[in-house]
Amino acid sequence: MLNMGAVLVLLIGVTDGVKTFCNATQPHITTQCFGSLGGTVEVQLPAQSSQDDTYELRKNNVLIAKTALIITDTRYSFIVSTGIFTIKDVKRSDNGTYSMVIHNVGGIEIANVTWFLSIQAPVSSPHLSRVCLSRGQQRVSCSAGGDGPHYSWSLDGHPLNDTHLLSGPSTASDITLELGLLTCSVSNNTSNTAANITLSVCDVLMG
Ligand SMILES: *[C@@H]1O[C@H](CO)[C@@H](O)[C@H](O)[C@H]1NC(C)=O
Ligand SMILES: *[C@@H]1O[C@H](CO)[C@@H](O)[C@H](O)[C@H]1NC(C)=O
Ligand SMILES: *[C@@H]1O[C@H](CO)[C@@H](O)[C@H](O)[C@H]1NC(C)=O
Ligand SMILES: *[C@@H]1O[C@H](CO)[C@@H](O)[C@H](O)[C@H]1NC(C)=O
Ligand SMILES: *[C@@H]1O[C@H](CO)[C@@H](O)[C@H](O)[C@H]1NC(C)=O
Ligand SMILES: *[C@@H]1O[C@H](CO)[C@@H](O)[C@H](O)[C@H]1NC(C)=O
Ligand SMILES: CC(=O)N[C@H]1CO[C@H](CO)[C@@H](O)[C@@H]1O
Repeated sequence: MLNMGAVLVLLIGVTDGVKTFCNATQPHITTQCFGSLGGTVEVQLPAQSSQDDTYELRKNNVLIAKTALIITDTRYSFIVSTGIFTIKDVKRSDNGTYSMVIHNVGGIEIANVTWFLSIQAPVSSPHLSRVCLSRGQQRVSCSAGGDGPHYSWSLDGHPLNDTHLLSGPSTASDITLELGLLTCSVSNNTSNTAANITLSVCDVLMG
């Protein structure tokens, strides 16, 4: 069973990229986590209950950390006291199935959690363009880079639904309509962005 973890987009920095957070503390399920290419992902794991607990962190069944000792990659960090596992400078190859098993001093397993990390390139600032059609109608196109962009529109601050549109649907990356301040919003599972265009009277000859 794959369960959606809480994905929070915390900030977009110039150097750090997008930071995402995932809560993978629930046992018996595989939590779905998202990382943003070039960004940072923080995964909440069960926190320490005793100084003597031992932790084994695996990626695709390969041991990557034992308690606070990181074995394979300097981009990883794990803080035992808070249970926060961090991957910096996220790469596409960071995708995969991770697991964390905790044993107490008696060798008894006290926690065992699993999460799947998917990586998405963040959406880039959208480019809006328009083409004038006949009868004052205009076709507006919105395009943004990034993985799996999801488009939505609003006109004069109100979400556009299909009833406003001369061609649609309102989730398409290009739509046909008349006047107003049009906003195109683009999102995927790690980021979101938007751009505006003011639709003034459009004449086929003006373009
Ligand atoms: C993670 O989820 C658990 C259980 O669903 C909850 O108790 C805990 O407060 C959450 N932690 C964070 C940091 O969101
Ligand atoms: C990770 O992503 C690559 C494509 O970027 C894909 O080929 C590979 O199967 C994925 N690995 C896992 C474990 O999902
Ligand atoms: C963790 O739990 C999974 C099933 O949820 C099991 O397949 C796996 O063997 C367990 N890992 C360890 C080290 O006990
Ligand atoms: C579309 O928006 C109009 C006005 O904003 C509203 O009256 C109508 O119910 C909406 N239609 C749908 C399908 O949401
Ligand atoms: C993004 O999340 C949705 C669920 O919110 C999921 O259906 C979709 O497959 C995810 N996209 C990618 C590229 O993982
Ligand atoms: C678009 O216009 C609205 C209303 O004027 C404004 O609140 C918003 O910040 C603008 N967004 C962008 C990306 O320029
Ligand atoms: C948070 C968010 O807006 N996620 C969207 C990312 O893009 C996919 C489509 O590729 C949408 O399904 C998600 O809702």
